Amino acid sequence: MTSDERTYDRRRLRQWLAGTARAEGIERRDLLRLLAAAGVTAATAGALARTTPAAAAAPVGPATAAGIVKPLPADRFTVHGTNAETRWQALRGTGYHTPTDLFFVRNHTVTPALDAADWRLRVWGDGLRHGRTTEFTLADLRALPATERSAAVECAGNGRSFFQRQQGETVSGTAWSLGAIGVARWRGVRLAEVLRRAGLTRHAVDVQPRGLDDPFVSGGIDLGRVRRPLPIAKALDDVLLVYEMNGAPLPPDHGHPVRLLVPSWIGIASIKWLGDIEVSTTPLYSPWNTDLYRLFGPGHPAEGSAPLTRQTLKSAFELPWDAPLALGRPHLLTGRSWSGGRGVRTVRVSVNGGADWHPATLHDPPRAGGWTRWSLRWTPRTAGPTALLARATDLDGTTQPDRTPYNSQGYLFDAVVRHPVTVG
Ligand SMILES: Nc1nc2c(c(=O)[nH]1)N[C@H]1C(S)=C(S)[C@@H](COP(=O)(O)O)O[C@H]1N2
Ligand SMILES: [Mo]
Repeated sequence: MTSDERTYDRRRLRQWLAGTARAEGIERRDLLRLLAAAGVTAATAGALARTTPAAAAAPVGPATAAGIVKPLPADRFTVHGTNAETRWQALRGTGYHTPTDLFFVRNHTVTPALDAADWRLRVWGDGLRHGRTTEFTLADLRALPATERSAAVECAGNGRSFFQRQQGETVSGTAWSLGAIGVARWRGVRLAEVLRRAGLTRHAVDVQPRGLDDPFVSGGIDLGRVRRPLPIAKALDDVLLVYEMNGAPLPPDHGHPVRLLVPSWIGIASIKWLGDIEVSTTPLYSPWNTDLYRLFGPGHPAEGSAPLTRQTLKSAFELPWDAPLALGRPHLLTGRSWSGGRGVRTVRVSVNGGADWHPATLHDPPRAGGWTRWSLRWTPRTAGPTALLARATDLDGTTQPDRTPYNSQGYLFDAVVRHPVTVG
């Protein structure tokens, strides 16, 4: 996180407390309570359970998840409540982009059934000329200049289960392994273009996209529809309103007919089933940038860190957990590493629990907002259990650490994961 974002967030918080920023749809008293509770109760996982929409992990999920439309075969997905993560072994040999039918799904509630023919995007707010409201149909958006790009969508909690498994720390939230990421080819229109046509003024500071899925109720509190403000600088930079994924219309589970794509940022920024975007001259708040998606815990202020933006650095092997590997046979270990920074520069792999390290062969150049595939040949000479580890370094010079500092909601895990296999 840059110091600019931190400064901006402090200003936003001060303005909000002074009553000059708005948290639309939330009672001021509720938000204060949420902010206070998040800071004060950060140490007790039980009290934080209210921020945990989905059930804990089951090692093998059923073939369906409540509210997800696409099939979720158990050899390709692990289901966690209303969410489903991709099994890494299913990605082996699939190419750079995650096939749409393998792409993870993270739903706060259920995938809504929306008809593209009567869908409208409403752009509104006092940051627009004369405070006017503009509506766009899907045909309107398709008529604007199109942009295509590859980008990852990755949940801020991807890797969360390793806080428990590797560090013995209890955190709240969906117990993802490493499969809450996918990289797709997205096509759509720049948000900057749409905001310009809606009459953006230079007084706008925040834009807040909001989904059309059901309001999210957590711990008995109705938090309203899923929404999270973006600073105008990011909104005008590389954000897209996308209507195609991997060359086909956006499917229901991934935001049909139109979602936001916020490259390099945590998944929650990429609001699905977009219904409206508020453009505001005062800073905006929602539960998704106040008590959720900040770091809480020792070393963080009571109101949490600044809202999370960029993703961290991670690596994964395209192998099942506890994979059996034949002794004395050559194996091609494959995997991927990715970063919210400028792309992955090197990956080193250990096949003996971290004692020795070997450079992996990289199959993609560093790609900001995407991942790099890699491989390493290995002929195991010793029978028994061992751990495979992969450690990436990105172009910013960041290297995956051995341990991720604790935060109570288990966001941004970036430590090297120990992947158990058995040679026999
Ligand atoms: N409207 C809406 N947008 C949403 C969500 C949601 O539940 N509702 N989940 C967010 C989260 S937390 C993530 S990680 C991504 C997941 O995108 P995917 O389901 O297409 O993989 O969508 C984000 N956008
Ligand atoms: Mo997420």
